[in-house]
Amino acid sequence: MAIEATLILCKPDAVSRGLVGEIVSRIERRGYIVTAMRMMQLDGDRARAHYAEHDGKPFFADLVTFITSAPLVALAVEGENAIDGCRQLIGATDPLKAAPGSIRGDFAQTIGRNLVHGSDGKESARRELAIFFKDSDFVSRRHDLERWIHG
Ligand code: DAT
Ligand code: MG
Repeated sequence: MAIEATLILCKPDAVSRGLVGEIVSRIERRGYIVTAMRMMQLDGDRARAHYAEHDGKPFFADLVTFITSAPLVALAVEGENAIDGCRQLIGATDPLKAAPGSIRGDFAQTIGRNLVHGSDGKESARRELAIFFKDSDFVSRRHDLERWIHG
């Protein structure tokens, strides 16, 4: 088994539009397990750290302004290959290219308001989870995980 943990953010547009339940529901129905969850408003330092790979790109300032503009909901999500699985649920970065049936393909119109973040690899997941959660924020849901994976 390749149980992975990934960081999911329901971004400020998702909170504002009342789509947090829809997003969490899709993640849970897929069988992934929420092991930490937190509503918060990001400060600039944390936002810049989270999006450090995009520092210097033309959209960076707008991205930081947007992600700090209002509360978001951060989740740690675990499951078999959860990193790629959640990326698949979320859909392509540009909602126009996101498949219908994906979160962005069903609910988003523009790249700047694409509702959800999901870590894109093991290293970024580790790094990003540490920005949003401390060790004591996580619960163990080993039995739930095993039930989903083995039936
Ligand atoms: P993803 O969120 O799918 O991992 P990413 O890491 O390439 O995409 O970019 C992070 C966020 O930055 C993305 O969700 C929305 C914003 N973004 C990316 N490319 C952009 C662009 N060309 N114009 C405006 N915003 C952009
Ligand atoms: Mg990304």
